[in-house]
Amino acid sequence: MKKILTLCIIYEHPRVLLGMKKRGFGQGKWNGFGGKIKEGETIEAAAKRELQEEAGIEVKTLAEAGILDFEFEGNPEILEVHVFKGQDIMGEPLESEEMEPKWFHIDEIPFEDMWPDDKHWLPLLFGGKKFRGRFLFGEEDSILDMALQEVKEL
Ligand code: 8WW
Repeated sequence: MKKILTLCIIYEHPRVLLGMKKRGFGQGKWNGFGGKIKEGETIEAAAKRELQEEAGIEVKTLAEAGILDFEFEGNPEILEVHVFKGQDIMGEPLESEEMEPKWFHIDEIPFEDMWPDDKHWLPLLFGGKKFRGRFLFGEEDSILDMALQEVKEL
């Protein structure tokens, strides 16, 4: 069982836009903006829609940076997360019911309050690399197993 999701990191060197997830899955963690794909929607269109809904912004530049499979021990569902890097935003990030947006300096990313996989792949995204990965999580979102590689094409 696979579920496709989007995740968009806005990176305008040297600043990175993250949002504090206020409710639901991943509540209390800083993350990019994203969510589910709707019927008839492309993955990229879904990524743009979620940026608008969760942060009130549009992007001029959006590129797929990676694909990550997340599995949780004891749960047969695999989350296939399509990670995008966005830049040249239009509008001011606004708080939504889902997210409280905040800019971070690239050297001050709050990895301790993020999903533990992010410290592994975010540097690849910042470096303009493309990547594929798989992470298996156990109790309290600990990483039990992982594989991550840089790829030429997704
Ligand atoms: N950065 N899960 C994707 C999502 C999931 C469910 C609903 C959006 C993770 C990051 N994000 C997520 S979930 C984001 C909407 C992660 C496990 N590691 N790292």
